[in-house]
This record gives sequence, structure tokens and C-alpha cells, in this order.
Amino acid sequence: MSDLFKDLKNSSNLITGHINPDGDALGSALAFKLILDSKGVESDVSFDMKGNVPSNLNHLPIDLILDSPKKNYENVYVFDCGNSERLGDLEEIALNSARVIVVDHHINPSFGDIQVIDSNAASTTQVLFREILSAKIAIDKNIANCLMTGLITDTGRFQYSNTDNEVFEIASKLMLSGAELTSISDNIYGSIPLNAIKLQSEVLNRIELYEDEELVVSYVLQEDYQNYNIDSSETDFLIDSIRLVKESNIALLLKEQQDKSFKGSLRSRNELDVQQIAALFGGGGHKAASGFSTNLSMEEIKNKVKNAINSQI
Ligand SMILES: [Mn+2]
Repeated sequence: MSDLFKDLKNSSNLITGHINPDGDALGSALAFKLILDSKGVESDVSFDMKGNVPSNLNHLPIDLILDSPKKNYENVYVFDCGNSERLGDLEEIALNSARVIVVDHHINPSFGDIQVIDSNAASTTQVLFREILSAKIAIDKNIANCLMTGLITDTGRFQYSNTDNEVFEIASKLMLSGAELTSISDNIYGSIPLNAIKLQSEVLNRIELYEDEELVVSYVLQEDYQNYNIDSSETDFLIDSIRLVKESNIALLLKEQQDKSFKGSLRSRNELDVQQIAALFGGGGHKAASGFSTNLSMEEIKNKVKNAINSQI
């Protein structure tokens, strides 16, 4: 165990995580913030958020997040981010700080003066929970809800292959601390705006299956957000619908960005390693779930992914 909680300084602390934070980045960062608050240690929380926090994560204490952080911090705590570039606008603040502490579960984080990492952990909230346990810090319902959110989202509701007995042990302890599993799950997975459901039917209609590669691909264009009057932040769930296709082992969802580049989300069902495929585009993540950004065309992206799959199988 590390000294994450032994060496807290009441100097200036920033808590952050990857750009467009997901349930794990927000859950771990906000849990840490709540713990520092309970210890009377001052800190700011901020992320580079290109859009809004998705409404399916608004059960988290997102009002604690500052829109604009200060220019300088002595300590920067980074959650769920293996690469400083993925901090977006906050990268400079982190790199100019005296000390960067990275708490993460990505493979080989490339930065951080102190690293609290386990690439085998299912979520960053799991890594953080071990620290909380070893430091004997009491957690209340709000902290438990933050930690549970990261655990639920990064394990796909306790279904992905990263779900092991420790995940359930932690979930069990979080329930004892008051975590509201049902209402959190309902907000994350059971509360999709009607317009986003309608967009989903279009995205499902667009699915192409490449039988040789056991790959399914679909896409979302910028014009879809206008046509369906929906914020792009409300469409993170679409990849989970595409990966349901029985005939596929790998799912790829391409989302056109405002600058016409594409963001790709990859999911794999079996032993195939989509992290390696994402890395071909300069992206990363985990074996079963990864992402990337690219200026290539949709056709070029599909061909590159198909070639990568063919070389793995
Ligand atoms: Mn994560």
C-alpha cells in the first residue's frame, strides 16, 4: 500500500482525471475530494470537460467540480488517466506542479511522481478503495456511492471479465456503508432521454457486420445530434447496445466530432485485445474496452481495425 493518505498537505491540491470524465474518473476523484473535505484538507476538483457531465452520472456530487481551476497547484492528484495528454487543458497545470500523484488502473501510466496503480484492477475506484481500507478511513454513504459508481461502470454492471471476487467484496463493503446500488444503477443504465433512444434506433440500423473479423461497426454523425436534439454527452451508452450483437466479438462505434475527426470506442467479448488496436491510432484503455481519436476517414478506420483483427486471430 502507498502513503496516499499519510502525506496529505494542506497546501494547494488539485484533483482531476481524464478529459470528458466517465463514471470511474468522476467517482474516484469525487470520493477522494469528499475524504479530503472530511479531513479538513482543502482541495479543488476540475476536469477538462468538453461537454456537460452526462445526466446519467448526475447522482454524483458534481456541484463540487470547479469550471476553472487556479493556475498553479503544489499537488495534483490524477485519477483514471494513464497519460498526461489525456488531461486535456489541465495537463499544463499538472506538469508544472511540484508533485503529481496518479491513482489508476491503466497499463503503465506514463507520468506521475507517485503512482498508485494496478493494471489488473477493474476500476480506479477499486485501487482507491484499497488505499482507503489500509488507511482505515471511514466512508459514508456519499463516498460509497461515488466508489460504487466507478465499480459499476468499469465492470459493466459486474459483467465484464475484470469482475473478480475482490470487486464483489468491495461492492459488499460499499453496501454496508450505505451505497445505493439500485438508484445508482437506474440512473446510469435505466434513465435514457427519449431522443437518445430514438437516435439509438438509427445507430442500430446502421450496424454493419464483418463476418470474417466478427466485427460490428456503427457510427454517429454531428448532424444526428441536431436532428435528434440531443447532447453528445447523452450517447455514451450506444456502444453497449452495439456490442450485444451475437455474431460479433468486437464492436466499434465511431462518433464524429465537431472538427470532423472521429472518436472510436472499441469493446471485445473474448480474449481479443482491443487495447492493442486502439494503440494503432494512438489511443488506449483496457483489453476489453478501449478508445481512440483519429483524423482518418470512416473507411480508413474500418480497414485498419479489420487488418488489426486479422493479424490477431
Ligand atoms: Mn477506469
